[in-house]
Amino acid sequence: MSDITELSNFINGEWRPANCEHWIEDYSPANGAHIARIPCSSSEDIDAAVEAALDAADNWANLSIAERADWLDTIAGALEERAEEVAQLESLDTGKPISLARSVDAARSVANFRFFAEQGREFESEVFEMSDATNRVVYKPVGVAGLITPWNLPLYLLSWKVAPALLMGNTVVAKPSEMTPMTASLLAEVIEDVGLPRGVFNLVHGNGIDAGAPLTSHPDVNLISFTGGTTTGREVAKSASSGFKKLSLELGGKNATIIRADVDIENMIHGIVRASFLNQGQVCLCGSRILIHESIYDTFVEAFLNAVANMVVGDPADEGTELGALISAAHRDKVLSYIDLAEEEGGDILCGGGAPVGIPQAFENGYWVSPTVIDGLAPDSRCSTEEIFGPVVTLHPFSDDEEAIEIANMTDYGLAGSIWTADIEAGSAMAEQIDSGMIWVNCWLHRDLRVPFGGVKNSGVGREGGRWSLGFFSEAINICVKH
Ligand code: TXE
Repeated sequence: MSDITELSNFINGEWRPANCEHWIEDYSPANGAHIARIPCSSSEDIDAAVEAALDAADNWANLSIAERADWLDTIAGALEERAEEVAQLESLDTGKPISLARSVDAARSVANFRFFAEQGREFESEVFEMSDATNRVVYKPVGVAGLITPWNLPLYLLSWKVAPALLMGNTVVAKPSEMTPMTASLLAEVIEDVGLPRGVFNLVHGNGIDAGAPLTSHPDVNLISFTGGTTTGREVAKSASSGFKKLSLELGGKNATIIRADVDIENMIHGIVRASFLNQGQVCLCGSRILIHESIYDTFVEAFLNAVANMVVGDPADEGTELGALISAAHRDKVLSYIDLAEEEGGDILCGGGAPVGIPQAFENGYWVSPTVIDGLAPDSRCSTEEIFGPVVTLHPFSDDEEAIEIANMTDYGLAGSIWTADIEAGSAMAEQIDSGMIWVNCWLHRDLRVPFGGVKNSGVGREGGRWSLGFFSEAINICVKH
């Protein structure tokens, strides 16, 4: 028992036990070990956190944006000092490789605070002149921001919301995923250490029903930013809509990776494998459907399977590991059930399909699925159109650009996609035909934090990123003065 970390809520600058007697247990995905427990918080805890956030709101809103930007930089500096701890905790809690946790999760969490601090310093509101009047746009805080985040990129996504929310003068109640609570608590420690005013940032641990839902429906919460599954997003939208809260939903994806006939396979294959399997395929942007021009189908598939076979799957703590474990036993079972379904739907499993062969005994109780490549499925089959969110990709031939676009758009999702081609002009033209919020050409997840991020169709509502985040986390008020 002594190795199990017990986490508390952080409300009004204090670590508080929850108003409930239940705990939620947290397991290490790599070996199934019990590593932590969090309070199963209730609506009373959410009420307390919202009250603290409301009490802190006026003083925080009265600071200038430059002063709040300084706070973000202070948080970034303190978080950076604990970057290795962030990486270790994130790898332990999610099962992801330590190299990924260092280079992506820990680094980006710090970068998010720095980036929004910079955005705050550069921020200029608009002035619109008329012949007889001047319009001046003033950006006011929205109020209390409810931030709900998932388990795949825990601190990366939480900091992506906390930083702009605070910058624009809102106070925050954060509810991280109950499956990955560790680094959210670390962020609260950092925030306590740097002395951010009490109540400006509050953290409530717990599950979606008992803690998430009371946050989304709370009458004093004015804004909800949610990242998670599409089904949950629908519930969040319903709950938030009756109070006319500002709402941003970043939901699932079923993204196409389009390989045109002129692609330079040798040079691009590494990027295409990365797009397929980063974070065990548990990134909403991953390319889980690979559409390949029929003239290079066999050559590409051979190169792809060779590259996948060379991926190092195993101990997440090992520096050389490229693929770790899935988040939970339930999620692994969901992914495996899709592989079974693929066989029922007539697919051929070209590699993978179950736990990796030869996984060391220490990891036998973990939640593992080896990288899986499936051929022969119809592009409109369930496995080819529903989000699996694991290390599973399906392969589909196409005969021309029109057919590739038609297949790419054959899902209810519309988050991202990538096109791989030597013809930049054709690739860029094709990108405009795909119903998705983000398309990369000859790269994937090449992020500029200034650009809009978000999806169309069932992949979400709204945009965050750069000035889109600043707009979402504020209320634009126009003041028109007659000359
Ligand atoms: O996410 P949930 P789950 C997809 C992926 C995955 C599926 C389900 O396909 O298999 O979603 O994953 C909180 N009111 N993505 O079940 O439930 C919950 O506590 C308010 C894509 O793990 O959406 C957690 O903090 N909050 C995705 C957060 O919502 C509620 C990343 C996300 O959990 C709630 C993760 C409720 N009623 C999964 N119910 C992406 N877009 O990257 C749950 N929550």
